[in-house]
Amino acid sequence: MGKRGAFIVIEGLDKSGKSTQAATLLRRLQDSQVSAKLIKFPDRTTTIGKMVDSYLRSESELDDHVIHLLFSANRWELASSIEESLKQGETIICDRYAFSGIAFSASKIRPGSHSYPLLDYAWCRSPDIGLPAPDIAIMLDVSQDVAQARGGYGEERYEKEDVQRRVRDVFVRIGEEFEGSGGKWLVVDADEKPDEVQTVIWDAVKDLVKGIEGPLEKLWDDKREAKNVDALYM
Ligand code: Z5A
Ligand code: MG
Repeated sequence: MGKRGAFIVIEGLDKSGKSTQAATLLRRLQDSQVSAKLIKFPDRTTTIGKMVDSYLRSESELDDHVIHLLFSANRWELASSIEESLKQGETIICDRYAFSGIAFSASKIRPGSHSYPLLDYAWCRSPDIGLPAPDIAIMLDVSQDVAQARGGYGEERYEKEDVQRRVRDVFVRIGEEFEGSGGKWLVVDADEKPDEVQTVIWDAVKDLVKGIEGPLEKLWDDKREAKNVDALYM
């Protein structure tokens, strides 16, 4: 069997340059004759994605649990096609993924409180368990003042300073856990010029995009837990 494609996730705070870097990486891969495609979450084109889009533009209101599950459902809509493309040897660059899902929802706080979480962290993680796991997650870390000076900041619901600060804290926790479970999590200083950021990203992915021999892992799939459950049924 041939090698499978690499699954590369680009994550980060708002206006950290994710879409810019993802598009540049795609061009570079295509120029190097690597079969690759770019996907993005939320995918605002699907039926679920349209509900998410309307919420983000503050054109509709949804319960916080509901919008969290819709973001996750939006990823599950594409999960099997992601697996299929990777199997066919195509590399996928993914602009935001489940890590954004947890970071934005788990950073919400109860009305009237300064820090008490509205949604439990483990609850936020659970609907994404079992999605295709990335071979690398690249976290673009931008400082507040730099992000605010960039085009388009503040147009959508979560683009506020206090929200972004809490989101960053949750991203740090997610990264530590992802690394702890054997995942690759690379934090990149996204205050730098686009070319400099791209150089760091390229260095991190250039071997992966030659193709991967190993199986595609599942996100937060606890194999020890699975073994214990199997043992119960033996
Ligand atoms: N969300 C969620 O809650 N749950 C989920 O499960 C998911 C998402 C998946 C919309 O996401 C919101 O959904 C988001 C998280 C939440 N919250 N908010 N707010 P989105 O991905 O659709 O958001 P976006 O509109 O694409 O914005 P963005 O992703 O935050 O921006 P970006 O992609 O990181 O940045 P960019 O578009 O590449 O660049 C922004 C500007 O900066 C642009 O003018 C660039 O030319 C400029 N730029 C980029 N890089 C640089 C550098 N290095 N130097 C100078 N200027 C630069
Ligand atoms: Mg973007």
